[in-house]
Amino acid sequence: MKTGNYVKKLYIGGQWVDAAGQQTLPVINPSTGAIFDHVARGSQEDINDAIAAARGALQGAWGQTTALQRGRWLTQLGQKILENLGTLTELEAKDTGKPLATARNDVTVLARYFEFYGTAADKVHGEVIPFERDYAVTLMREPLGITAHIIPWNYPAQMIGRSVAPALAMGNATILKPAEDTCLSALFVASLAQQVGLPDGAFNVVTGLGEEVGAALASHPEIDFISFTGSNEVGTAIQKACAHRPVKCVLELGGKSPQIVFEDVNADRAIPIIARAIVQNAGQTCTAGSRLLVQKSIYEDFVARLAEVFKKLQAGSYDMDLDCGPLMNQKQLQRVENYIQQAKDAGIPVIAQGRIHPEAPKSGFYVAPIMFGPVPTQDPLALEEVFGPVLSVMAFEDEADAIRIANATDYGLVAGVWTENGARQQRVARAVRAGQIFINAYGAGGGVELPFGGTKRSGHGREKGLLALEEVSSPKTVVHYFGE
Ligand code: TXE
Repeated sequence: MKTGNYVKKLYIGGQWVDAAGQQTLPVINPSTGAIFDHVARGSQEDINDAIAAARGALQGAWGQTTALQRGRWLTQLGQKILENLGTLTELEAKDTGKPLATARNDVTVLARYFEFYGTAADKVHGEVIPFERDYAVTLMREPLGITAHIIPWNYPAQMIGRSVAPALAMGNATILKPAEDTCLSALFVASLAQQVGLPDGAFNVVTGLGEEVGAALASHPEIDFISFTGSNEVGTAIQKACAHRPVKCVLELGGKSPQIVFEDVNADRAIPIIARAIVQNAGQTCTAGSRLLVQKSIYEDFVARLAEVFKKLQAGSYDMDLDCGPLMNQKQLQRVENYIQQAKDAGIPVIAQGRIHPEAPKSGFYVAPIMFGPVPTQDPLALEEVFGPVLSVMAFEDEADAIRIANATDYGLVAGVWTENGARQQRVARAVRAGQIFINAYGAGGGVELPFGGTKRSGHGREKGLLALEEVSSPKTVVHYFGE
C-alpha cells in the first residue's frame, strides 16, 4: 500500500515540513513486528513552530470565520474521510494491527465526529440572563485559543475526531500529537483537511515521542487547553504541567469497568456482548468490560455458557479479520503476559482460553483471549487495567455486594448492569460510580452523541456529545447598562 510523501513530514501552518532535527521514527506493523515505514520525529522547535502557526490562524483567516463556515469545512472533511474509507481503513488496520472490519468501523466513526460537530457548530447559542432593571446580560461562548490534543494508539482514527473536531467547531486552533506508534491516520486526515481548504494553522499535526514533543506541547506557555487520553502516569504529569500556568485540561485515563450480571439476566443477549466487550481491539480499550461480576445463584451456569464462546475466540493478523488482532507493541505484549503469568502463579483458575490462529505470523504481538475466575477481589487482576483480552470473573451474593465490588477500584469510567428488574436497574445505575452506565447493553456503537469521560482516577471532563463543546470554549458574560 502506498502511504505517500506526507507520511514522513509534519503538518504545520498548512505546510508539509521535515522535523527540525531531520530525524525519523520507525512505523511497526504489530501483526508481523516488522518496520514498514517511518515518520518524522518532532522536537521542541517543531512545537514552537506549530504554536506560531496556530497563533497566526487565530489572528488571521481562521479567527474571522463564522460558525456556519467552520461547520461546513468539518462536514466536508467528514465526507472526504468517507470517500477515502478503503485507504484509511487499510492504513489504520496495518498501523494498529486491528482487524479490517474494526478499522473500517473506526474510520466511519471518525467521519461521524466531523459530521456531528460540523452540523453542531452553528447551533451553539448563548443565553440571556435576567438581571437588574436597565441591564441586558448575555452569555456567549468563545474559543479558548490554542488547544493541544495528545492521543493514544488504541483508537487513533476515532480519537482524532473525538478530540479535535469539537475544538475546531468552536473556532480553536488545534495541535494534534498522535501516539508515536500510530501516526498515519492523523497525517492522512491532515492531507484531507488541506484538500477541503481548512485555513492554514487551524489544524496542525506534530509527530514524535511522548517524552519529547508530547512533553514540549503540554508544558508550552502559550497552550490554552489540553485534551489527553492515555495512561494514569502521563495524565497526572500533564495535570501538574497545567497547574503551573494554570490551564484547563480534560483527562481520559482508562478504566477497570465492571459488567454486573444478576440472576434474572437475559443471558442470550448478554453473553455475546460481554465477550465482545473484552475482546474488542484485543482488550486495548479504555471502556473494556474487564471485570465480570456474576450473582452466585447463576454463577456456574452463566460462566460455563460464556466459556463456550470464549474458547472459540481467535487472534490473528489484521488482514485475517478474526475476533481480535495483536497487541500494539512489544511493551504491551510483555505487560499483558506478565499479568497472565502472575495470575497463574497465584493459582487463579483459567476458566477458558481462545487461541492464536496457527497462521498468524510468529513475530506478531499476539495474546489468546483468556478468562480467569473466580478472581480474589484484592488481586491485581481485579483492580488494575491490564489492557489486553483478559477477563476477570468474580461472584457476588446480592445487590449490595455487587455494588461494593463494582466500586472497589480506583477507576470509574464505564459499567454495565444486566437485569430485567426495572427498579434494580435504576438503583444500581445510581450507586455505581462511573461516567457512563449501560443497562442491558454495552458499548453501543460509536456513541459520538453520548457524553463520555471518567470519575475517580479515570480522569475528568467530558468528550463526545454536545457537552464536549463546553469543554473547549470559554463562557463570556456581557453586562450592558442601558439606563440614563
Ligand atoms: O501510554 P502513554 P502507554 C493505558 C493502558 C496502557 C498504559 C500504557 O493501561 O497499558 O496506559 O500505555 C503521550 N508528555 N492506556 O505507555 O505513554 C504518548 O506519546 C506528554 C489507556 O502507551 O500515556 C501518547 O501520545 N505526552 C489509554 C499518549 O501520551 C506523553 C490509552 C499516551 O501514551 C508523555 C493508552 C509525556 N511525558 C494507554 N509520555 C486510554 N485511556 O484509553 C507519553 N505521552
